[in-house]
Amino acid sequence: MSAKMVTTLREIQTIFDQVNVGKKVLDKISVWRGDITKLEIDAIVNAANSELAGGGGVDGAIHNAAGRRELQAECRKIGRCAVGDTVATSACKLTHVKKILHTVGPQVWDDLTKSDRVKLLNCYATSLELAVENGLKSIAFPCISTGIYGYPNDDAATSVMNFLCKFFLKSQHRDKIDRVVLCLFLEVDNRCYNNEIQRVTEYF
Ligand code: AR6
Repeated sequence: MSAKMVTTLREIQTIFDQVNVGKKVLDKISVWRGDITKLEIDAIVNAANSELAGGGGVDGAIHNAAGRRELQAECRKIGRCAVGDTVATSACKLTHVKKILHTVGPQVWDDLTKSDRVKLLNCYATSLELAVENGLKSIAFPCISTGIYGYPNDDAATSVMNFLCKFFLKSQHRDKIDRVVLCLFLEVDNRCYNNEIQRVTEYF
């Protein structure tokens, strides 16, 4: 047998560790198709605007379900939210949710840049940080920025999946989050994220 054919016990252990850690990561990430306001979960993330003024898309759906007047009153007290940042309100009439986390994604009108991607991932990072700070263990994200704000669906799915794997592998807070649900509304995102789940499963 040539030297190249030999696999050391250390290499076997590394592969074994990677598979086990990988399985644990994938156990914490779910995709779910439907209306985010219908999920019973600790926190739902809203794809808001910087003025926290309410709007269309998932923002509109969340404001309608939570109670427009009540939620807007809380948002007005907070004021503004910068792109990539996240603020928390109560869930108002959504009694099956503990908090609504409002984040603001980047608007992509021209070619996608690295800075757009950083801003998008900051939305996920700051939402998870805020969830940890508030003791919220399960959190559902819509496909931030990929609707009215024009972020390409496939790039968002790949970037978000890579980010979440890294979070559950390396973040000091990884044990404080039990579950991340990626809430998919459109067929295009369903396709992109299922490809991503397959890619990550094959990697591990
Ligand atoms: N549940 C889950 N996902 C939904 C729902 C729902 N009920 N409704 C729509 N989506 P968008 P953005 C999906 O446009 O691109 C607002 O006016 C939608 O199909 O809601 O970040 C804000 O005020 C898409 O996949 O958010 C801002 O001005 C994803 O949610 C602006 O839109 C995000 O699409 C933010 O734009």
